[in-house]
Amino acid sequence: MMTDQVTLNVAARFLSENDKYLILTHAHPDGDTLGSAFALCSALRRMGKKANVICPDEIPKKFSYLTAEGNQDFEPSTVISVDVADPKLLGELQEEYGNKVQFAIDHHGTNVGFAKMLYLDAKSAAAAECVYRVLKEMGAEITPFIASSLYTGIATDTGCFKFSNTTPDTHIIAAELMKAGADYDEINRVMFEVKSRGRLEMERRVLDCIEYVGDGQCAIVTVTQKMIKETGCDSSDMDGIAALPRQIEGVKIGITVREKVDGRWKVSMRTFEPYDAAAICQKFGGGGHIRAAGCEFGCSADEAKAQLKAVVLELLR
Ligand SMILES: [Mn+2]
Repeated sequence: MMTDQVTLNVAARFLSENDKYLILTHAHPDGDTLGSAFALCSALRRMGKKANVICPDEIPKKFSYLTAEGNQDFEPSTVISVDVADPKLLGELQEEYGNKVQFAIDHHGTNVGFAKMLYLDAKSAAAAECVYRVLKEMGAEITPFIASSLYTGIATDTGCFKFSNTTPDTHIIAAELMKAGADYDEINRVMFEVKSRGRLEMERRVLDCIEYVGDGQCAIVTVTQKMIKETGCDSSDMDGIAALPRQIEGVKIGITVREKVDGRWKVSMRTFEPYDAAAICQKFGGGGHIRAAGCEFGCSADEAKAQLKAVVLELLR
C-alpha cells in the first residue's frame, strides 16, 4: 500500500472529521507509544469522539497511570497508529490491523509507509512531539493528563533529555507540557530512578558477561531467557538494559543480544559518531535510528555474535 504523507493541517482535519477511533501502539510498548496513544485518545474523547487504545502486549505496571481514563464501549471504524514504523511491530495486532491502518503518526525516518495516511516528522525525538503538534493544530486543550502522557513519551524516548535526538523543540514542547500541568518530577522518578530488585540483579549478571571487540571500542552483552526467569524481570525491568554497554569508556558501539521467548535473538545496538547503528543493523535485515537500531537472528547466540563481530571489526578498522 502506498502511503500519503500529509501536513499537520491535513492530519488535524482527518482527526476532526472522523470518529470511533482505535489507536494502536507497538508491541513491547514503551513510554512514547503509550504516552502518545493515551494522550491522543483523551484529546479525541474531549472533542466528543469515541476512542480506545489497544496495545498488543500487557502494559508495564509503571505506565498504569496512563490507563486511568479506561475503555469505552463502541465498534471502532477508524484505525490509527502512533510510534509504529512497520506493521511487523504491531505484534499480535498485525494480522487483524496491519493493513487497515488509516492514519499513522510517527517519528521514525525508517517508517515503511504501511498506513493510508502518515504524519511523520523524523526530526522529532518522540512520537509524542508529533502528537503534541497535531493536538495544537486541532486546537485541543492540553489537560494535565494529556500533558503527563505526552511528557512521558518525550522523557522516555530522550532518556530524560540526554540522548542526541533531543532538540530545542523537544525542550520547548516539554516546557509547554510542564506549564500545562505535567507531573514531570514523579514521572522522571518512576521512569529513571526506581529499579526493581530483579533489575539490579539483571544488571549484575549482564555486567558479568561483557565481551569486548576491536580494542574495547565495541562491547557486547548477552541476555538469556534463563537470566530473565531467574531474576524475575518483566519487560519494563529490561528497559534500558541495551544502554548499558555504551556506558563503558571507549565504547563506540554497544550491542545487547537478547533471547526472545521463541528462541530467536534480538539485537539492540547503540552507537556514537561516526557509527551508524541503522546501517549496521540493515545488513542483518533490521533497522532503526542512526544511534539506536536493532535486528534479529534465528541462529545460535554465538553464531549471531560472530556475524556481528565480523561486521563491527571491519567498520572499526
Ligand atoms: Mn518513539
